[in-house]
Amino acid sequence: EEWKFAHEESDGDVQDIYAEEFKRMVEERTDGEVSVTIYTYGQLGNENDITELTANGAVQFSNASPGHLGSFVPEIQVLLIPYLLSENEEVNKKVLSNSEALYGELADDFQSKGLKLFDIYPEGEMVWTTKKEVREPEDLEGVKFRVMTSPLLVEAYDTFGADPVALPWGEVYSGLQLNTIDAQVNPIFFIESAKFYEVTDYLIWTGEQEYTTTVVANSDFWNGLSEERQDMLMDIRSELTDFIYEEQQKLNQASRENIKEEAPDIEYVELTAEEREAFAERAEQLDQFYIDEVGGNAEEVVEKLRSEIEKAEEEMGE
Ligand code: 6CS
Repeated sequence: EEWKFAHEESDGDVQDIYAEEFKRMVEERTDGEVSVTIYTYGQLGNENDITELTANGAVQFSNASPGHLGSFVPEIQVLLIPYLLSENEEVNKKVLSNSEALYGELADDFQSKGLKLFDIYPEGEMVWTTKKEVREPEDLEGVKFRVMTSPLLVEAYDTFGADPVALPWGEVYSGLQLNTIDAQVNPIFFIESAKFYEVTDYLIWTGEQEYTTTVVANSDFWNGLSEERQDMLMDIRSELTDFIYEEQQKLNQASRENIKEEAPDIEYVELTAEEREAFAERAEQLDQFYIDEVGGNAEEVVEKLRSEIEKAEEEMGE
């Protein structure tokens, strides 16, 4: 039996490391009865294509990041509201792996699209790469800022003061090179891997948000698995939580240094608490945008998630 697992990144990136470890565990625990074939970005299409292939059953598992899933499963865009997640990555790891708001309320919305929400994990803090220094919303005026394809991100970067442009990531490097876009945002491991630092001049930490991804399965496939197989997969999922968290940290830390070496002239900018606040204040209106756009139980989801994050922060002594 073959299971196909498609992800949105390149060889050696965070999603690839997760998929490789998933493959290793599945093949070992099924004594080779199941073999997992991994497809990297572009082999079966872009981010939106692989979600569609999973929903219709051509692929059994895939990464479907909220940044690109917003038109298909609008509810998941709660994870894109800037400054909503904690600044403490341990808190995010915990909430994303067992949140009731996400796995309870939102699971049905995935289900109605033919997807089983299997896992959610963080890939690291979002960093802006720009061609000019940006410290306040006014600096973003006229900046064509590439965002992922979910509608909430277009709204968010418009609110920040930029001119957002939604694109699949495969078009970002050439867009920056040809000046059809001026800026983009991603975790630093990805900025290194996709070489966006070659075509921008500043790396800016705004404290905005962590990049998150979901792993989904085709729901008919999932429902057709024996209970034993489902339990095996849920065990693998739990074991992968700490594994992928540590791997992404290592990768992100290394990239911070590697880029400095590769591009000594690039400027590293860390916004002060006060500077961050100007963006965070603008982001406050996005809860309402989310609630209005998504409808249904969106208000309950965002409130519940916020309280889960607060509670986890308290428990971890924040
Ligand atoms: O910027 C993007 O669209 C891509 N960024 C990451 C970190 N993973 C995949 C995603 O498509």
